Amino acid sequence: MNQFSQLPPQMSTFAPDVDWMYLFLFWLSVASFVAIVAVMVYFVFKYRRRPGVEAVPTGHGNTALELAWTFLPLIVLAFLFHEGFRVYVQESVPPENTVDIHVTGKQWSWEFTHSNGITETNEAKIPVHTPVRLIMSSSDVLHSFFVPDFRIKRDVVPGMYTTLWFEATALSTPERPVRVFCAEYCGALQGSTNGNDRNTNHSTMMADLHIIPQEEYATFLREGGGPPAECADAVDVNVCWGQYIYAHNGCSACHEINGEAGGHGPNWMGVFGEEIALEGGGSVTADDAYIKRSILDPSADVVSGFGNIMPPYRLRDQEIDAVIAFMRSLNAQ
Ligand code: HEC
Ligand SMILES: [Cu+2]
Repeated sequence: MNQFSQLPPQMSTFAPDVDWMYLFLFWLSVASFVAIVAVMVYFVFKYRRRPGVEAVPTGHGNTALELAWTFLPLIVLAFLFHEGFRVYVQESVPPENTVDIHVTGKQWSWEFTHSNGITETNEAKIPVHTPVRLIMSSSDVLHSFFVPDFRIKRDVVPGMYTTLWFEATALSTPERPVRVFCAEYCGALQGSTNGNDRNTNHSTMMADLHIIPQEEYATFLREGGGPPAECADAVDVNVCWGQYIYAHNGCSACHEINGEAGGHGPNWMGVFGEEIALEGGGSVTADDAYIKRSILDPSADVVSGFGNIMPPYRLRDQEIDAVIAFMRSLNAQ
């Protein structure tokens, strides 16, 4: 039925209800359209002008007909309102024992912070068959958290919290994660110089939700996340992990790694260990502490010639070590 109706897969407990209402409205509209047009065509033909036939005014209305076309739509509308309100209330009121995940929207990425303090950017692990509550805020402008597969959407607003809850009904595959979109136009970076526009505007503000078994999520909460699976066989796991972060956390939108000019931020090749000139005079040696500070608090030291446009990233120490290892490996090339 989904393929026929062109709706996305049903991945949450809300999806069947929402789809049912949508399809009911859709087919009711199709049926009404066909019926009205059919009667219209029939009348046009039946009451066409013919020689020798005088036009006769119709009588004074038909009580039965008028009652029918007043009350039938009223009943349908009342029913639809009732159903819509029921699902709306369901979506608005989370159950008691939810797994809570904090979400921060920012130009142009999504950050998910789990109850163990671990933050994931542009992707998040979600336990299946578990009510999950998202506590959402924005660190800059209005965004909107939209998950078509779950049939949920809510604005993400700076300076306040909005919440959203859902229960995923099936595991996702790595090839087909559950996609999050931003449904509130939230700007774009002017004058991209490096032709690399990934994550530099509203339309690329997406995240992948990975729906995993409950036990796997419990293990993650207990033990934390290590390097991604694809780095298991890498020569240097940390370098591989750093490159993964570079590609997946949005760094690649502003930082080049090939030594060529261009980009909204400094090229990473040849940075580690160098003397970096700072905006407003002075300089600093690019050691581990400097890199860490540049990631957690980018406005502390702004590199000369660049604007203060990098948002702070809440990477864990292990992840920052991986980024540093990756930056060092670039120098050796
Ligand atoms: C929106 C663009 C943008 C994004 C996205 C971005 N950065 Fe930056 N980054 C900059 C700019 C601009 C600077 C230079 C100004 C400053 O120091 O704040 C910079 C500076 C840095 C520096 C210091 C580099 C030097 O040459 O001294 C590091 C390290 C860094 N970024 C790491 C990261 C990491 C890691 C990520 C991804 C998790 C990231 N950045 C994402 C724009 C960005
Ligand atoms: Cu947005």
